[in-house]
Amino acid sequence: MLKLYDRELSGNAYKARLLLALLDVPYQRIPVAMKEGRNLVDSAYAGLNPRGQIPTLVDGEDVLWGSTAILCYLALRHDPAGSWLPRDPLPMGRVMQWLELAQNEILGGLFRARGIVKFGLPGDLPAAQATAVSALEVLESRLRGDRWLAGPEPTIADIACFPYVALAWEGGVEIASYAGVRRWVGDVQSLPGFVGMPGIEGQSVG
Ligand SMILES: N[C@@H](CCC(=O)N[C@@H](CS)C(=O)NCC(=O)O)C(=O)O
Repeated sequence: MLKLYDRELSGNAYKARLLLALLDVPYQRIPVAMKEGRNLVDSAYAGLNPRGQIPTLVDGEDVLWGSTAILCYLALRHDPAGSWLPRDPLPMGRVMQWLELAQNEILGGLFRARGIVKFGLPGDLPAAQATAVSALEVLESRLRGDRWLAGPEPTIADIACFPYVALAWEGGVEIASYAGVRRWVGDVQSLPGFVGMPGIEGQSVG
């Protein structure tokens, strides 16, 4: 069975949990404890993930770290229809550009602001919140006219961008003025099989 090293409050690990739930793939959760903002990493875990971060996915002998890699792997492995990660060049490229936003402005802005406000991590809150707003504006430019980020159907682009947008309030960032983003958050929460996490409504994975 797949093993996911994660933590309940991690939005990056939640991306993996959410896609696993939507694909109805069974897996085992292995919680990684945190102390003073960093994971408690022993040599066994460092051997799995040289960055010492979560999430990490173990599939038999194979190990993958980082939410982007895990989302791509799960979609290719467990969604033969290819709707969560289209195989054609242009639709796939359109997914990838939103994965880039997720790892740049969303992590540098929404993720960082939440880390400072909710977990007391060091950082420049106004700078993080300004980056968060720039991420929301890019998302709104797409979502005010289109239902999903990368095409006519939901893809891993939506999963990668969703958690830290839905948790924006925990970093002191408002999404109220972004009508397209607010509608999209609700649409993701309405997907069959959706699960939430603390701070995001929906049944949490226990
Ligand atoms: N780019 C990575 C970021 C992973 C990340 O920042 N993980 C956080 C939890 S959400 C973490 O492990 N923080 C504790 C640490 O770095 O020790 C991803 O998307 O998976």
